[in-house]
Amino acid sequence: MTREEIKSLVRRVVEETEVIDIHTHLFDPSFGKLLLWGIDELLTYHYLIAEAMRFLDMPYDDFWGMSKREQADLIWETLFVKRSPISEAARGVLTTLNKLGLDVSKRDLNAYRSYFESVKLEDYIDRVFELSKVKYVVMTNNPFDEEERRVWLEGRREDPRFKPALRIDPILTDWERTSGIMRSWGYDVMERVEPKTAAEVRRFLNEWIDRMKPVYMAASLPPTFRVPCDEPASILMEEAVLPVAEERKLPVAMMIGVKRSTNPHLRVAGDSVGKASIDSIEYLCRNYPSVKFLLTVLSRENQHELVVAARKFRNLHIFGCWWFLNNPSIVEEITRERMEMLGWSFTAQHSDARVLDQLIYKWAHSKSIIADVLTDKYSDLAETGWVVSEEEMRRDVRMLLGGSFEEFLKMKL
Ligand code: FIX
Ligand code: ZN
Repeated sequence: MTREEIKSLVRRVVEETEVIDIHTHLFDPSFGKLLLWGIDELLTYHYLIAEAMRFLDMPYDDFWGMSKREQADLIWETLFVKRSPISEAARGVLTTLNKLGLDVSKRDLNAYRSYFESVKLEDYIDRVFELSKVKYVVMTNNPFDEEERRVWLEGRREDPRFKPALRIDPILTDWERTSGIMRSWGYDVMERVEPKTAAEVRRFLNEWIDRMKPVYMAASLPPTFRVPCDEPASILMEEAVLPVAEERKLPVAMMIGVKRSTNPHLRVAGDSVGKASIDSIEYLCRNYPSVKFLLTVLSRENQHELVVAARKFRNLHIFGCWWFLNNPSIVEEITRERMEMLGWSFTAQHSDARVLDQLIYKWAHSKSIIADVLTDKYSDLAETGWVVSEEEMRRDVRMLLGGSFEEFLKMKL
């Protein structure tokens, strides 16, 4: 095959391959208002709030005092009308509208609103999964969120396209406050983590694992996260989370490198990035060889080191280009780096979608970069005389888009 032939075959194969989206903030319809969708949600995505704020001279509180629709109007005006929507997140809104069949050239926000008002949610969910070719998404399920907790306690109607993940950030990153909440729920825990407290946290985790049947336990952690040390996060990780993970055979997903509330006025848009300790990840993989770790780090500077760590530990599976890394230039670099050192044993991307419709653009954009990288790699193989069949290409691409993740889950350690 010529390079051009390889390119068009790879594009077609990547586009047609079904995706498993292993980390999102989406909810199935039984969670009611927690499932976000539609144009006003797309426009008020926190990535776009941060970008619009750079051009606005209004006090932060005035922005937060506006209704969602007013905020969406303002962001539309600021990022799409007064300037060209060049950023990745702004372009994403347009890709989404375009793939839904709306005329982006009209720039008619009210027409887009009318479209979303006319669709039925159940039909729309089907449409989004169809357009994005996503087989299922993994949600982020926080038992400390009051609204969500209520749904779990009352019993949720299962939808196989939305799989649960038990999110445990409050335990690891804010033990002072969380211990108080758990005490009020009847767990005998103390602020200082001693054996009884660790046992109670294990009891809590086990109960929620029974209730949610999650795919994994997960936490986003700050760049300062270290194990082993005498901080509650480290002690609770080793004395509560990992023993439960081992016993229940449940992977632990860690997303490391988020500096929460660097600018508190920006609220949900105010988080930043810092470099993580890969030594701590290696410590965990080495000392807990029967626990499976799913890992992504937020800092670009950490990426190479993390890939090397994954070469050393088969209980470590790395995934996704998270948040500030989810930009074409960086996705390309990271995907090449991983492929060159890990072959197919990683998950190229997750969407982190907060709004259902974002599945459409996040996967379209990521798939286009993945196809470019693969075109180069298969062309390099072709130069040696190695011929890859279409069937083999489909097998390979499936690995990158969720197959490798499922194999990792099944692997006996
Ligand atoms: O912690 C996380 O799961 C992050 O992905 C979010 O907190 C973050 O706000 C986000 O949406 C990034 O894409
Ligand atoms: Zn996330």
